[in-house]
Amino acid sequence: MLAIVDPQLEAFRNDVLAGLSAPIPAVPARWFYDQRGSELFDDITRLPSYYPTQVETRLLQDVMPEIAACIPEGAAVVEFGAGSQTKTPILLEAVAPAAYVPIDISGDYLEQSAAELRDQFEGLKVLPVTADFTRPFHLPEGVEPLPKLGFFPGSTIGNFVPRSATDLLRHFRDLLGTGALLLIGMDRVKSVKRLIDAYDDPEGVTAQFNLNLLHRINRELDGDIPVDAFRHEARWNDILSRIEMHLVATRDVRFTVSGQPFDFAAGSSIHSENSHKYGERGARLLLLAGGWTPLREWSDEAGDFWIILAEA
Ligand code: AVJ
Repeated sequence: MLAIVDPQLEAFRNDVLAGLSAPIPAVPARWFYDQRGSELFDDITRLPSYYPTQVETRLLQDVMPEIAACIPEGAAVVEFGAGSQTKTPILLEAVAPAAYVPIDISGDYLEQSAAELRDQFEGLKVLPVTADFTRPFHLPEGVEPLPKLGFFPGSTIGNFVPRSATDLLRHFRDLLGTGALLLIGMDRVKSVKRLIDAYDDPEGVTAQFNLNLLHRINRELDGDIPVDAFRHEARWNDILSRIEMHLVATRDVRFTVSGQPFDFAAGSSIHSENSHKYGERGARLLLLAGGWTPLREWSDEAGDFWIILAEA
């Protein structure tokens, strides 16, 4: 019998089995986003204490005329991620690009949001690409000769440790080419209290989001993790300038995933996410190291979030 191999599922399995066996157990943050995880993240963006989505959306709206003035006519907007229902239309409305190319690993979600945008923007060429944007892929035919604007909102870059973040930015540069522009959202350093409140909300939604990773492992990788033996924790790592999310064992636990046994002592943790926060110099240096020269920077009045336009 030939088993049907789902490459996504095998990648998830590899990451989980390797991650849980590592000296500092960790699972990459990208695996949060199954159906349930995506719904929970959507709920997070509406929490009063989770400022990034509200602040970035407002900021984009406010400075969009200035941004649009920097974008050449007839450009192709290439979004890394499927696009948000609110932020993407703000950009498309103002820039009126010749083509919009969203890139996302989840084909279903991508096609659905592409259909909505085609309805909303008559005549816009929407050319979705189902791909992992951290890996090499090709732009759709006809996009190559157009001036290009990369769009990477949401401070998703913050999920990557600096070494991977610079690799990713260089990969974007290779894909879009010399002279391309990149519009990127980056979350700024702020008081530890506000940061912790954003990642450990009183409503407990972020806790559910974090714990859903364990449910997903149980569901998809034939695991028997006692989820009630883990609790959500958000920590500020000052020297690395990032919020870390952990799943901390509240008692000694033993479980299996895909037949492989694991032991976690009470108090030990699974590191499930990094969310880096940037100072002024750090934001600029990261872009420069990734091959992008900052041209313009916009921030909200409170100084919570940045939108930076950079050039390859
Ligand atoms: C989608 C990666 C930007 O890091 O703030 C929200 C994910 N994690 N709450 C972030 C997240 C916990 C979010 N990003």
